[in-house]
Amino acid sequence: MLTVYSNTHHLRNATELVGGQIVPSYERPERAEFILEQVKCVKLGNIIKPAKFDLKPTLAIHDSAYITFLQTCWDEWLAQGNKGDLFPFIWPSRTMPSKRIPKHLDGKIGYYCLSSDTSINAGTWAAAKLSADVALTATQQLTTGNNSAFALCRPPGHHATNDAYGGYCFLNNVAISAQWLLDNGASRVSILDVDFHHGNGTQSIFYDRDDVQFLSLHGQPEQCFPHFSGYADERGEGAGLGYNFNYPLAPSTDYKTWQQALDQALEEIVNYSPDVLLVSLGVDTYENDPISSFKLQSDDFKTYGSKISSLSLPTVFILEGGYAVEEIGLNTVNVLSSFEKSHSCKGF
Ligand code: SP5
Ligand code: ZN
Repeated sequence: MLTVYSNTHHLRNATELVGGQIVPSYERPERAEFILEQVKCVKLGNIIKPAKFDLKPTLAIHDSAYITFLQTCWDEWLAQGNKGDLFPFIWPSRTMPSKRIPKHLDGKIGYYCLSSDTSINAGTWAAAKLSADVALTATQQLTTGNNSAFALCRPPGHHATNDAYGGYCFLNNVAISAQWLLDNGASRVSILDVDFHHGNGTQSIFYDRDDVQFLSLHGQPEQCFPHFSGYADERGEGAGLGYNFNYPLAPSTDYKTWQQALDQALEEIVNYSPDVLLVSLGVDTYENDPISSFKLQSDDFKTYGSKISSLSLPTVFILEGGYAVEEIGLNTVNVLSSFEKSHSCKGF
């Protein structure tokens, strides 16, 4: 399987608010380096650099004023004389009436941000744009004779909505890729999100559409980030009703229970019969992940990698979360190499 990677991901290196202290974020550059090392170690396949895309595929998913905000907020922050990383401190809460977008950065950032775990600094926009290019380059491979590819994306994307960042995500890489496929010959795309956290951004982007099926296995929102979406009764709306599938699972879920949910999701994908499968691949379901609580073991990642391959679909894996940095390479590559071992399909 081909991997798309660029060392420009190092531009994303920011802090996070954890336990009342500002510390280096769990979503750190070493993550990608450990994965790259393991991709090389098992000889997964060629490693290529991302192609450069203009903003058109990004603007097909994201609000243009939101993109302008991401491009300019850091300079605005510096111009005010600030030095540290940029965090919001006020949000448009349920009790406040105004839906207007404030002009001052302090208000604007609250409008465009969904969680304070994600700070912004100098390289953030460039790295986020590049991460989307990594996903698009991997996705494009499906139109040039490859039946699978791995996008080694940093920062991740699945929490980013049309006009909000958070959960370490700025641009929704998997959503941008799905739309690109629909604009380049696909009629139906399924997105299977196996990250520990609910892919709220991806869900909301496609919630009223039937050309993208979204399925997510995740920690139940009563207990787990992002807390305000991911319930099983969120099934889509309008034309999208019946195309959104959530499998919320108790915090300490082990592989046996997790796989039962996966089997249900795979069955729904077969019923939908998509042209392409995109996998939001987060390995924060691992038993030793520092911010998550499922109990998957390293070998379980192999088991589910080959299960996904049994769909026999052209497939792109797009990296999301996973914070046990020492084991992130092994767990990620376990999914990819066992997928590849048993995968065969008709081309897209
Ligand atoms: C892409 C992705 O996986 N984003 C996840 C973002 C989660 N950030 C907030 C997590 C807060 C969880 N706090 C648990 C503390 C355990 N010591
Ligand atoms: Zn996650």
